[in-house]
Amino acid sequence: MSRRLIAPAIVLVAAGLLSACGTLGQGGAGATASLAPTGAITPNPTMGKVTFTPLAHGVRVAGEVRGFAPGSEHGFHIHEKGDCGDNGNASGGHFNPAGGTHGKFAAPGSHAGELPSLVADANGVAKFSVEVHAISLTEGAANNVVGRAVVVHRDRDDYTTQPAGNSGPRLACGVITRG
Ligand SMILES: [Cu+2]
Ligand SMILES: [Zn+2]
Repeated sequence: MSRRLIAPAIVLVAAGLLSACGTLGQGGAGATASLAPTGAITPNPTMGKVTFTPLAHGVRVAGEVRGFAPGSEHGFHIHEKGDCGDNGNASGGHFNPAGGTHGKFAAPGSHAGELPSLVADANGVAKFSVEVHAISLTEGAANNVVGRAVVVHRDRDDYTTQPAGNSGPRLACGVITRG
């Protein structure tokens, strides 16, 4: 192989390494939350798994929650405290580092912790994958959600009632942990 061919190959490898480092620099590894049923209702088959993957701007939040009545809709949020005690009530209010009010996911001025409501399919399973721009996984950042909690509610979120959309008791809860 001549020098003319080797040089471009080295440039391509270097570019690949730089882009890999750039991705890591945007927040490092992802995070997960395993949602376990609370004692808010009995029986309570609600459970699920959520993954958080850092993006250039924001975080991809994806996963599934099962155990719902077919076709039902449920408020779904990131809550402030990473404590699922007291049937999820120990997780406090919606994650709100910017001082917003309760509203719809991605609406201007709403809580950073709003997520799109869960809607169960015919088997009672809700699957989701959404880009959330108001949060991060960045250590030390005000909008870092690691160490906070994901909460699933019994009722639908009206996106209007303060401070939590009148979405009722907390059916499932999980703390967001790195890795
Ligand atoms: Cu909530
Ligand atoms: Zn809210």
